[in-house]
Amino acid sequence: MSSSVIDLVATEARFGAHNYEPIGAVLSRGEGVWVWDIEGNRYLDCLSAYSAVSQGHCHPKILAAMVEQAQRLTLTSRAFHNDQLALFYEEIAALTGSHKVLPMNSGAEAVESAIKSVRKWGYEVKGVPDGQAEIIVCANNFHGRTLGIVGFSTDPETRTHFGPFAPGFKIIPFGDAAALEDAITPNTVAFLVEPIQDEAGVIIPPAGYFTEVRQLCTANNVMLVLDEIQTGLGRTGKLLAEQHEGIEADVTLLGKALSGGFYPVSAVLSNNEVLGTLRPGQHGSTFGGNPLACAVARAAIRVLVEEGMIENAARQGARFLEGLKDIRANTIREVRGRGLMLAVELHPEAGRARRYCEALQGKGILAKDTHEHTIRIAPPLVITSDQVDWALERLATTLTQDLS
Ligand code: IF1
Repeated sequence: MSSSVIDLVATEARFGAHNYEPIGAVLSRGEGVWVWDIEGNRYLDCLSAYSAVSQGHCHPKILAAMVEQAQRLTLTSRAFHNDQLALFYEEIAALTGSHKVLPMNSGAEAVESAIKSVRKWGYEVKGVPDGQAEIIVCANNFHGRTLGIVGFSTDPETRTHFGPFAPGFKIIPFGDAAALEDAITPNTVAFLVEPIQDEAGVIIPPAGYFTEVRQLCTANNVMLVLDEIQTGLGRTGKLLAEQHEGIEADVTLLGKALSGGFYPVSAVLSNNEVLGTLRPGQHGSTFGGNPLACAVARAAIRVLVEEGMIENAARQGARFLEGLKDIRANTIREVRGRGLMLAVELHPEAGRARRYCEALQGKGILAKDTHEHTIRIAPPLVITSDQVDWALERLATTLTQDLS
């Protein structure tokens, strides 16, 4: 490594909290599916900043929208109207078929805002006794890192020594509709779940699961809250992952690619009066719904749709999944995926997935491991067939090595 890489990494280690263990490259430039490190090495980005850069790095049209707005007006607070918020509401509601929108910043803020909103709906509309609202979540969930959210995480790494935690959450197995039915009580206000559990290793539920979930939530007046912060906006080959199941959530959470990686933008979308329960002064955020965020998000969803990225994700995702399944390697236990949300799970005896990610970096691919033995693969949705094939060649040579 060059001295400037060593210096930068050492300075990060010296001043920064060590809450991450990044893989080697020090990146300095990105364009489309490619990123370059400060030594000029080029990599195909197979993480897309955890699906926040779905539109490709530094998309020129999103950049132009950001620069134009940033030169005019960036932040007013919601104490005053601005000329971008209503347009963002209209466009995201039309795209997703939603009636109400609550604009926030990070994904975790959208999740927390949804929890507050469904509890308030439970008390003021459903008639749940005050303070007794229950929300059902799944084991191996990932919904963010705030105290409220890690309180219902089942991952010791995410929650140990951060307590005490808020009550009111029940945990059931993912993919088990009978467990959901058993967990519902008259005080249940919502079922909060990811359509596909990405951090858990791209866990796809059994066919028909969400059809049963939808029926159970409807029958018991329980709000179905789908966390589409990773799976949404084309990642799985459809605008929203719920569309694979032919269902519609009551509340949908978006983030990450909602800004194409330019700015923290998230949103809570509701198809019913859940968001209607919020009155002035009962919820808010300094940056939520600011004109710069709205201008960026409007451009991000526009290019996603107009440049056919969602359809491309379906096409290239199928190609990628088939190519991964064709790799004959004793290291591979299972290959999973939907659209461009893919994962290669290794046999435990193959060694840690991080070793293979480090080897992939040496071949020009940046990928991230999750839970020891799984390599997640999530390139920007603009990837071409040639680039998929280029990546598959390198994945095949790497995965047929024994790095245990
Ligand atoms: C990290 C992974 C982790 C999310 C879903 C809400 C949020 C996320 C489904 C919160 C965020 C990020 C957080 C980041 C790494 C990444 C992640 F799942 F994508 F792989 F951690 F598990 N719902 N996921 O995936 O959104 O507040 O971050 O904007 O914390 O290391 P956020």
